[in-house]
Amino acid sequence: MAFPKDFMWGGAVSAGQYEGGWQEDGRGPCRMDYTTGGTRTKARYVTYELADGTPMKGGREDRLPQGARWASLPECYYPNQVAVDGYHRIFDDIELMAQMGFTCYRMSIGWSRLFPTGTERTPNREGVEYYRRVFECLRAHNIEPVVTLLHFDTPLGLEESCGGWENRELIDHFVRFCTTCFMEYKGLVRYWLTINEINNLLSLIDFMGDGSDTSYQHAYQQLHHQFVASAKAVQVGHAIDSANRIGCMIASAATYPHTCDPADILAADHKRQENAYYCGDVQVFGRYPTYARRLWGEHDVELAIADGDMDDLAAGTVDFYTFSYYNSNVVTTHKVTDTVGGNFQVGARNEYLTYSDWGWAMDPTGLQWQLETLYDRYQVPIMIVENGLGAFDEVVEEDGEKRIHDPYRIDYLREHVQAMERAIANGVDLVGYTPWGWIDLVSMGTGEMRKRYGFVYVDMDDEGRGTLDRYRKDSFWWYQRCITSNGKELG
Ligand code: P53
Repeated sequence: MAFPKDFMWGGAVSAGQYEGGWQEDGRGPCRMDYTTGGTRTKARYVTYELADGTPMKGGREDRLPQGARWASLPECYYPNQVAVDGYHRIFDDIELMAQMGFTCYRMSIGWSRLFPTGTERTPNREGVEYYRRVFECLRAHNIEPVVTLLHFDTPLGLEESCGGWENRELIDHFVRFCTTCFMEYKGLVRYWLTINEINNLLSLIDFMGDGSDTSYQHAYQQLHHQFVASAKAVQVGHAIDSANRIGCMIASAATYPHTCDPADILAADHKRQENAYYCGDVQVFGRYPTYARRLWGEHDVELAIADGDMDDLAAGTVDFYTFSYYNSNVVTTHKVTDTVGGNFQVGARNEYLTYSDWGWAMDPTGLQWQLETLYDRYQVPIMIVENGLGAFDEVVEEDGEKRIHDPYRIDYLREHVQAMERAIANGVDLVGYTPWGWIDLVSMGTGEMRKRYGFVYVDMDDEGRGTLDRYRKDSFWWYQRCITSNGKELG
């Protein structure tokens, strides 16, 4: 009863983590192609060569020194270059989606497949036609594409020629890319998300940054350019086809106070403003929120805002709100000894929750809380475009078949679907659900294959060994029942 008749059930991937084919059909490189694999405790890094050919390793977000060039080193493995070969296998993978009963599919368009260095005036036709075939195939299977325009894969050429999102010129390059997509895929794609987890620019400072005022200055300035770029894209998308529905995409780990000390309540609230509301408010309401002044002030940030930017923000508000949800975090002003650590989860341990193998707090009630508070704040349709459990899977041979028994994943998903059901019953306009990594793919955080999310297992390991063959896990059949019963049969 809870799920509306036309509720959109599907799954999600991103181009850079799924496709591979990194040098195929004129595609240009992006940073993750030169990023190595890591683990929960060992960071990924980037590789390059100095002008004299000396091989070098650098931090994931480092800029290259003068004269250096990006390079794959023979002793390193780069999981995103091949990923799970979705570039070649997408049409077979669509058959698997159709078998599960998907009514939508969240994917992203690789910007550098269309604009190899980002600065071209006209797109690479092979890239354009490739995605057209994908969308046509999805439509033929009655699967509605939900398309992210930017999912962590800004063309490397734009870092080299303009220095990346720090530079306002990125706005025009991005809008040209989006305009091409809206024109080319008019009638094929109706649901668009502009920039994946746009708020990561800020929240990852907690995990990867040095917390300096300079890092905040960079993050807020890059974000301003992304807000304007996104808002211009929304305007163009609506002008090209009034049927387009264009959303934002915000990473939404729930943030709780550790105690009822009022100082903790306030600290948790301020964290939530910084990590989630700041971006959602700009993209849904079309203006910077009141507390922006406090956030900028805390780090002496001077935002460069050009004439017309505020008008663009106001004119380019999104039609719906989408978010990723995996876990929750605890914030406190007190000293704690019982902490969690590594792989994007920090702070105090929550004694009421259990943690995944990668240390992420599993918290379905947190999803209900997110849905209810976010909908109350924004009053636009909501879609959960990422959710799921990254876990170790084991393949067993039974009756000559390969099987993957993953009751832990089914339990995680069931509890989150039940949380969605409660939120809908409480009035939330939730319109769709696309669990992350419906097919195993390369982890963004650690670069691992063994951190698996899929309903479908891919035979590939962390050194690039494997057939890339696909196998249905037990969760595949569970999700099929969930979809065909419209969320009623969750057993
Ligand atoms: P993995 C943290 C850092 C970077 C991306 O994460 C993240 C997160 C978690 O919120 O977000 C998304 O692969 C992202 C996906 C990613 C997924 O979370 O580190 O949009 O690209 O794969 C899961 O386990």
